[in-house]
Amino acid sequence: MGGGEAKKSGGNPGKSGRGGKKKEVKKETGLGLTNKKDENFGEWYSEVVVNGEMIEYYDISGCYILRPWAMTIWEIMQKFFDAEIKKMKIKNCYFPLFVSPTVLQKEKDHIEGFAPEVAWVTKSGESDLEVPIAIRPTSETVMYPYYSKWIRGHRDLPLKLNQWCNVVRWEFSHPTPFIRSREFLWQEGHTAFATKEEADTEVLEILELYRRIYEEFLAIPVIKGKKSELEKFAGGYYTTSVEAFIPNTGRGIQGATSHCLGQNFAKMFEINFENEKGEKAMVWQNSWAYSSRTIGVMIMVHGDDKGLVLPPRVASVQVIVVPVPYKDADMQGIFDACNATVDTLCAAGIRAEADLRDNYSPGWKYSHWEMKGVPLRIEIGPKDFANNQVRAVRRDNVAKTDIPRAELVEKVNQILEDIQQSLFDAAKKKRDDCMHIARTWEEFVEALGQKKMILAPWCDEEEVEKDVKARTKGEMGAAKTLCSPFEQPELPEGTKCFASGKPATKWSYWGRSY
Ligand code: 87F
Repeated sequence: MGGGEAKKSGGNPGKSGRGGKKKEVKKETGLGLTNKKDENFGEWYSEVVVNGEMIEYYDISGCYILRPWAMTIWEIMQKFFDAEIKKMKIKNCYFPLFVSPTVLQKEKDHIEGFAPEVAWVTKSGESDLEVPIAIRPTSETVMYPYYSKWIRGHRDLPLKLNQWCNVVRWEFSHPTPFIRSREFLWQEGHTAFATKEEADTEVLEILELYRRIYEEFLAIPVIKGKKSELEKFAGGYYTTSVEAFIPNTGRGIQGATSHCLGQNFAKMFEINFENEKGEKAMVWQNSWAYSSRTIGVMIMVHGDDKGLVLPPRVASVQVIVVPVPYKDADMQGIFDACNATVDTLCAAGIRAEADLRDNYSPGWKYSHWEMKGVPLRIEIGPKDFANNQVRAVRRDNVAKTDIPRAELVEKVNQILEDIQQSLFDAAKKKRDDCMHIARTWEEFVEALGQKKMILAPWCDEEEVEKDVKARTKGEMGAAKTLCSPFEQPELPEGTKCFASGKPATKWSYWGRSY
């Protein structure tokens, strides 16, 4: 949907609770969301990102406001990734947002296909700029002229830089918050080595970090693999990726990419060095990126009909503490217990907050924090207070546990870890249920119709992939290769390609994709 059709979140997260405000919540149906994930996925997603306070729509189509609830998730992943790449001796830097047309053109072979997506600044005030200036869609052309300048001898290598920044790609297909937006956040790593071996090794080290972001932080299973010639980054030598899957839409989604650029850019930008033997040589380069799309994948995979479901490791609030007042209860005592609970949890490194607002009922607060996906809710009512315990309620499965105050930290840590694991297990089971092995064209078409992600033996010929695209073109979009997994099942001698009947050389994942 366009930014012009900004969504109103409505002020009301849902059902009323005991002893709270009565009237104003009545007009809601009892659920905070009007769309269901399994019935109307697209509308459900838009509603979840807005009502969960991740996104506010903006008046420019394809641009979105990232609210603190989303930005914190970005920062948690950033903290992890940034520390890991620093261990690899990769350094951060920052190059300008603007690209001069001459430099952008230098790369014209691979830029050609991307050209329509490049946004240009043509004016300052009322006057036309002498030369229009492009806004970076990615920074190869911005950075590599300086790599050429900075790299002289083998002692200047490896050169390993990363930048955290925004990029702009003026997409024309349907924009979706996080998943496909005209401006997005990412990190882009650009490295140069003396040898291919060093470059090859780094490609996989970075890919493993991307796997960890998805699997260990976002609780989303991904497949590591290599892109086909048709789907790889055209300017590169080979492209590896982590691929996720959205069961509701039956679409694969590229989670992050790690490219070996070979010496293609070194040729174009004359990035040469004198090697140990005193000969002139060209560098081997890599580039790699993950973006704010990661957050969209997380929302799509884990969210439910009550709203967001945040994995504990990325949730900005892991535990929300809600007092449950009853008439004649010792409210001050309960409030104090709430604050003490938050203090104890925070002191143990758990991200906890209390919602002590007196103008909302407990029921309203439950729905509100459910909508925002907080992994664990702690309720403290008169009975809990009297028994020196708290009641914990999980967001993912509504399971309730009474926890003695003395065991608070230990139990809460256990539950959060269990939620993290359960979310991953549930997501993996759901994804695995959508996987199908197809050995013939008929099996392939049938599985595609059932919104599956298909593993098929393939001859690895570009023409055949183009042919599959053409033959599956339709309203829902064509099928293409997602990746050829590094973990290859056995491919017995004589296995035929599902599409061409020629000898298969590898197993490859296929499907519709984002
Ligand atoms: C859009 C407009 C202009 C993608 C574009 O994946 C250029 C491009 O080069 C473009 N969209 N790409 C490919 C980006 C490749 C590469 N860049 C560094 C990465 C990782 C980070």
